[in-house]
Amino acid sequence: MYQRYYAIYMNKILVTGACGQLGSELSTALAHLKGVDNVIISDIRQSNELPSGMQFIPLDVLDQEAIDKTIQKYHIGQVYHLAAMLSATGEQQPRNTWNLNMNGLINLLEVCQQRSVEKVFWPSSIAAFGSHTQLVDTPQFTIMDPETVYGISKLSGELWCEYFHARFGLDVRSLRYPGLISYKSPPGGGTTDYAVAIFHSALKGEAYQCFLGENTRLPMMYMSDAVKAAIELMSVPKKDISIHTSYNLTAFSITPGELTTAIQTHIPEFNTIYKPDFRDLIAKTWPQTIDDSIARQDWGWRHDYGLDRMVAEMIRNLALTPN
Ligand code: AKB
Repeated sequence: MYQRYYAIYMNKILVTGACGQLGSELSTALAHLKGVDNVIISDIRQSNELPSGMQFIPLDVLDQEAIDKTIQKYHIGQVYHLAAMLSATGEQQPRNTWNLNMNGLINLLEVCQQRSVEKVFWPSSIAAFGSHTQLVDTPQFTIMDPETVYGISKLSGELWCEYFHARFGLDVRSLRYPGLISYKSPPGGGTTDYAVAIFHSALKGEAYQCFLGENTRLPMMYMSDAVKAAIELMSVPKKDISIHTSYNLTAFSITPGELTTAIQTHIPEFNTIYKPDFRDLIAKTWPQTIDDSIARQDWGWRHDYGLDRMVAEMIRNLALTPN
């Protein structure tokens, strides 16, 4: 009985890292779904391209007291914890990346458990796998030996999520995202960022200098599918969730060469020049294709966008976006 009133009272959603690539679009989608007044967006600092109409609060996830105050003040019942540093930036600042990705997550899990937050969403990544993983059709359960600090933080984070679920019954849900492709907000510091940057060059009429090799294959997903997956996972009845680390998730897998060819069907004069750097070495330790059948069975995951549909959408939307 009291629990029911508590759930009605603690009904707002907090998004951390809301100014990032995933955060900005997920926040907008949540606001459409739950009402703009029910979504509190936060980040370490405010960006110019904030989703409009939502309440923004500056929040450093390394400050546990600030998280606690926020959760109590705004009656937060669900958290989407997205604040993190990505793989390529992580290799430039390993210690900061570990600190933010790991301590930020643990701070948040502890407060959510202590304040009886109903549900938490936290994104893991294909970076949690490593070079001894089966890299083609990567299964849900396999060897995981990540080589980047970002990947190590994702694998460790998955285990912390599972631990909080097993030990305290905290309802934490997670997806191992592939590279995310979007036109609204740029990604920041990832190995898969080429798949967004390439479109910006193509639309400017420039050749793209790619930091991955022509044949380096990685799993990818269009942003609207990534947002859909998070929201669907969070709405599934608890009993249907069988994976408490993080679900494998995918849409399509591509190489820079294949993406170039797909863009050339719209912009024939477009060209890519290959100058692989350290990010190509990172990419080669990540899965090429993923088996996400457990997500498909457990909660009916289906992606809407394949390569051709994604390319057409990216070009159409970027052409309409002022520089
Ligand atoms: C990155 O490239 O670091 C991210 C990821 C795959 O998690 N996009």
